[in-house]
Formats: sequence, structure tokens, C-alpha cells
Amino acid sequence: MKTLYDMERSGNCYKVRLLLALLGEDYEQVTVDLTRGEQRLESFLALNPRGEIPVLVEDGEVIWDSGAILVYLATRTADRHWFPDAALARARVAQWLAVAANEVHHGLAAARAIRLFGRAGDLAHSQALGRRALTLLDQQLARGPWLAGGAPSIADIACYPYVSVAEDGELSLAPYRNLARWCRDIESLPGYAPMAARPPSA
Ligand SMILES: N[C@@H](CCC(=O)N[C@@H](CS)C(=O)NCC(=O)O)C(=O)O
Repeated sequence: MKTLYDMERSGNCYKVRLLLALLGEDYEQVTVDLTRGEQRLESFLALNPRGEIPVLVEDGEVIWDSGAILVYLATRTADRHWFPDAALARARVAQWLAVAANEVHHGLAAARAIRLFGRAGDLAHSQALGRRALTLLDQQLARGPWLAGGAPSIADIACYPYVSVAEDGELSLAPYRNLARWCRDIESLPGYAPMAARPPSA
């Protein structure tokens, strides 16, 4: 059995919950309440020295970082389109994992955290970076249905959560037609679960 340390409102955790839902995999969920500082408890730092969620534990192995967890889950599933085996296809996926960890995280996620959760930060700067993320993604999605190749992959799963809640950071999706279509396509995938959905075993 897998255990996911997460929190419902976290888009980084939702990346993992979404892939698990799409793969139809069961898991247990342990809430780490960031509002109470539980990510800084010694017991949690023993799992992830960065003091961040999500963390996945399976068979005594601990994996932290949403991108790393997506790679782990997608590498061992039979549906190879989530993280294809060919070198070039993998590199294409990795490019968008990098965008998820940089422009999306420091732009869209940061603007949301400042607006919604009162985190300290420069809202205008985060929003500018967020618009850069939305433009990059929209341009790529004008070229094809998915971010990396002709099928959904963990590139899409890594970028989708904070795009889907971009308006929390006062960033409108209205100018980005390809992104709107892509969100609808992700939301139509069999097994899709919205951000607040609980795991099957919870
Ligand atoms: N690069 C990390 C970022 C994870 C991250 O920033 N998680 C947030 C929740 S969305 C967190 O745990 N923050 C801890 C804190 O605010 O102290 C990943 O992708 O997993």
C-alpha cells in the first residue's frame, strides 16, 4: 500500500492525487497541516528534509517532490504514454516538468498562495511570471493536443493543477483558448478527479 502525505488545498499534492486517480491506484492519505506548521515537525523532516508536501511512501521507500513522484508512478505503469520510454519523448516530458517546477510554481502557485493564503511575496511579480507560464503553455498547446506528444503524459499532469486554479491568483484564463480546450480534455480523461476529491480508500 502507498501512503501520500498531502493537504487538500495543495496543487503540488493534487498532481499526485490526479495521476493516482487516472491510474486507478488506491492509496492512504495522511494530512500534513501546513497551517499548523506540521511540515516542520522532526517526524516529518525525517521523511522530507525540505519540509514540503507531497511525499509518497511505498514499501518503506520514501519519495519526495511532486515531479519525482510522478516519474516514479508513471515509470512503472503499463500505460507507457504517461512517461514514454524513448529518449527524445522523455526529454520532451522533462522540459514541461521543468516549466511546472519553475514558471508555474513561482508564478501561478505563488500568486495563488499570496492571494488565497496570505503568504508574503510580490504579487505583481508572481502574476507576471504566471502570465509567462500561461503563454508558454498556450503556445505549445496550439501545436498539438497535449504538452509532450500525441497522448497525455505527466507533463500535462504536472502543469494542469495550478493552471486550473489560476484565477485564485487573479490571473484570467480567458485570453488562452488552447489552455481552456486542454483543461477540458484533461477533465474528460477516464478516472479524472477534481482537486478536492478524496482517495478511494479514504
Ligand atoms: N518542488 C516541490 C514543491 C512542493 C511545495 O512547495 N509544497 C508546498 C505545498 S504546495 C509545501 O509543502 N510548502 C511548505 C511550506 O510552505 O512550508 C514539489 O514539487 O513537490
